[in-house]
Amino acid sequence: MTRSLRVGGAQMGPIQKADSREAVVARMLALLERARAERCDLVVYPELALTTFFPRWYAEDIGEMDGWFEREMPNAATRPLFERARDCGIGMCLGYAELTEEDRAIHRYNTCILVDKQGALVGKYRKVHLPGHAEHDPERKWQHLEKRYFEPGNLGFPVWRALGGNLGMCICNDRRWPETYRVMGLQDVELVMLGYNTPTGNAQSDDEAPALRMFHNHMSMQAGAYQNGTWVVGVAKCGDEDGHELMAGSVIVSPDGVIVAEAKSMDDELIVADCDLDKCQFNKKTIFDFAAHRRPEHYGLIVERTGAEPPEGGG
Ligand code: CDT
Repeated sequence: MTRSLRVGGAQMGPIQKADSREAVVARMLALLERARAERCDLVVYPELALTTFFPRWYAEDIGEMDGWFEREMPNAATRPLFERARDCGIGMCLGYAELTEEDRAIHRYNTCILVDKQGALVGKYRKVHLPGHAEHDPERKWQHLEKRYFEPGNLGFPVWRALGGNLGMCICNDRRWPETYRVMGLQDVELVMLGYNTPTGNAQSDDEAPALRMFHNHMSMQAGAYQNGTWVVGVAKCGDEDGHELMAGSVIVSPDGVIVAEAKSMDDELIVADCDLDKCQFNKKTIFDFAAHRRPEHYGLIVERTGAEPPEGGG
């Protein structure tokens, strides 16, 4: 018997600054109903699915941005989504900005959670690779202040045994880093879920065309899937948010690195694929049989060094 998960990637169109959580949750519920009609086992929503991509806005006082954060999950606004997903027997992965008090200090993270078909929390991931900058940068065409509003995640890249498979999560910029997938690959991950908010243009260069940026988006996920023998589900929040355009291009990628489902619009849209988790085995047991072929004695620099340093010597 094959182990197959029918997965829905719930791409979301733009969320404006003025949109309420309730209005956004109504859209997420509509996507959930499409997933129910498609008999999905699991729905993946984007990064920061409940709000506009607020790190594009600068605030001198970080606390002024706390209205974009959730203090508990589920909460009053999101409970209808959690209850409906549980009633439909559909698991969920969704991203949000998390504000938490730990060790008597306030912490803010870019977070996503995995909920099982019974509505129980399986696990939480906090974004590790925070892109952008911490101070206002007048050189950029627009700001990307994730380093100002979030701390780097402190939970690593766990993989959970849930919904009949080995499931992991990461968030947006994490998808560009091979380390992200490999740490999960070493835990035998079979499905990586991720959401993204990626500007269509580059704030620091006019030379990076939207098509090239879309190529980088897909290439990163396809390489991560192939090199680790895992499914990857990448889901965008996209379209024009208060004059700032985010790319679409949500995909479901097979363990061969092949895109098997792809969004066509820049709006709310469900993409669906049957993800046969046993399909991961061929790569994992042959070309990427880690136990047989990896040579960690030569990989020390990856954990010892952060930035690149050229070799010593002249010439
Ligand atoms: N949300 C997010 O991580 N976006 C980044 C764009 C960074 S541009 C400074 C991404 O990697 O898609």
